[in-house]
Order: sequence, then C-alpha cells, then structure tokens
Amino acid sequence: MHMGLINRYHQWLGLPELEPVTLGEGNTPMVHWATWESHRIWLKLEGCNPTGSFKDRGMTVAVSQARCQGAEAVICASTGNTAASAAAYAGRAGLKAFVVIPNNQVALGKMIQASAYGATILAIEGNFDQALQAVRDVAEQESWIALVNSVNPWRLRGQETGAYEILDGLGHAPSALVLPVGNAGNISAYFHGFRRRNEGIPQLFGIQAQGADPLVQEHELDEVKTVASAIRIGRPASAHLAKEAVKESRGQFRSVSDSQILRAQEELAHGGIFVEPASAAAYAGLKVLYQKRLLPQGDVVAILTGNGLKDTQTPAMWASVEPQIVKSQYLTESIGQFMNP
Ligand code: AN7
Repeated sequence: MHMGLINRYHQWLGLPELEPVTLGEGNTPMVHWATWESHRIWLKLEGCNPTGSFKDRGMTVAVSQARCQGAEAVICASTGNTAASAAAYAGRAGLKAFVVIPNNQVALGKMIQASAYGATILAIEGNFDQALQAVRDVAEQESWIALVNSVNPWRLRGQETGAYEILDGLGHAPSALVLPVGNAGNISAYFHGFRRRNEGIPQLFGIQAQGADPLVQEHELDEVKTVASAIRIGRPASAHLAKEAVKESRGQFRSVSDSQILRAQEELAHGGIFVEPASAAAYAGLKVLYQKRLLPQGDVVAILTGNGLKDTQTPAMWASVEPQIVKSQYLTESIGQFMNP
C-alpha cells in the first residue's frame, strides 16, 4: 500500500484540506553506495518516482491544489521532467496539460512521456528561460490555467518531503547534501524542509554544469550549453532562495564539465544505478568535493534526481548499443572469450 506524500506527511506539510491527486510518489530508496574514509555516501534514487524524477513530489501538491481551486488546465515551461510530471498528474486529476519546451532541447524519452500522458506539447524557438517567461505571462492572464513550475510555492512545499525522508531514514540530519541545480527550486525546497523539521541542516552543495552555471559565475547567462539538458538553464527562477540556502548552510555552488558528468554517469551505471546526465552531475560534484577535501565527515547524501531511461541518447556516447554477434552453437566459447579477453 502506498498512500502518497500528501497523506504521509500531512502533519509537516500543513496543507489546506484537499483531495490528493497522487500516483504513489516519494518513499524512494536511499542506497548506501560507499564509505570514503570518514564519509558514508548515500544515494537517493529519485528516478524511482512514478514518472521517473523528483518533480512528482512537488507535482502531487501543485496539481491537487490547482484542482481544488477549480483550475481547468495546468501549464509549465520545462527542460523535460516537469513536463512529464505535470502531464501525468494532470491526467490523473482530469485536467488538461500544456507544456512549453525549448525546441530541440529536450530528451526524447521525456517528450514521449508527456505526450503519452496526454499533454499538449508546445515548442518555442528560444531557451528554457524564455519559455518560463512566456508561461508566467499566460498564467497571469488566464485564471483557469494553473502554473505548475517551481515558482508555484506548492511545488516547493511538496519537494520538502525529500528532506523529511532523509531525516526519517537516517534518524538524523546528514552532514552534507549534494544536488544538481537548474532552476534552483529543489535545493531551496530541501533547505526549507530541513529547517521546518528542526533536526539540523546539512551543508548544501549545489552542482551546476559548466556552460550553464549562473550560480557559480554569480550572474545570469543568456547562452547555455551542456550535455545535461535538464539543467540547461541560465536564469534560475529561485536563485535568491538557493543562494540563501547555500550561504546559511555554509555550503557552496560548484560546476562540473560535460566529460566529468559522462564519466560519473558511467561509474554509477556500472555500479547498477542508471541516472540521467543532470543527476550524474551531482555525483561528479560529490567526487570533486571529496577529492578537494571539502566534504564534512559523516553521512553525505547525493540526490540523484532522474532516471537514466529518460535520455538514452546521451549515454550512447560511452555505452555501446551494438551487441556482440555470436553463433548460438558457439555461445559457451564466445562467453569464454569475454571472460578472458
Ligand atoms: C533530472 O523539468 O527544470 O534546480 O523543467 O530535471 O529544482 O530546477 C528540471 C530540472 C535536476 C534541477 N535534475 O532542479 C524541468 C527542470 C533533473 C532535472 C534538475 C532538473 P531545479
């Protein structure tokens, strides 16, 4: 039985009375990955959520709230995961979904997902930041359309539940939390979640991709470029909240290169954990922080935000999709050659 996050955490979320729109989100595995000297490394697998990303935590609350307020449709701008999540929860709620994406900038798996759930996909010539501005304008004009990007405060409230689960799983706050940062909503939500519970706050490390790292550069970017399409964002809407979270927790923002991201993705996958490139950025950042001796000792949690199956084209840069052709009657000999090459 899976009750969904709104019922499970109603005591902490403190939401107004509403009928939950849920797909059984949350309660994701936190895997003990390794122990590096005095650091116990935990990976929270947010790709195990119903639509394959952490966005579902916020979407259950935002869509429940939108339906309760009488909205007929939801709208979002997206690099892909918000689109898939909004589409799924709108479908569950019986609402229409409009998702606005930067043309040719979203991984195919996420497009298919959003379309399969029944959303209308609208593509603009421009980047995510322009798409977000456009949907904000629409939602302001049309009261029957609810905006479900993370600028919607209900989204961030729902995403606080990630922090609750870490506290409930470990029994205490970790010493550090490492997560990928794009529009900067999730890092802010975790910070508020830890603050609300008042059981300690981890040092927050926000990892961006080089080429799309406005929080590291400390200024907004018009041009953004990275292999991690989910976090190809130059003007993070929640930048002010994220800066406060990092400052108050004595953490920092860092960026990692595309090659570091791809190597991290491969290392995780060879250990059985297949994540999308944006999530691999968090692991790449974690390794850099360890090597530079910036991690506090104790429990360190990395949030792996999205499932690897969302974007199968990017890992084809390092994983071969060509099978080894063998003759069935010589299978034993062929296997032998792979065991002892
Ligand atoms: C896998 O779907 O912005 O810093 O439109 O898909 O809270 O934005 C996705 C962001 C990290 C960054 N990892 O989170 C979108 C979108 C994955 C993501 C992020 C995203 P925020």
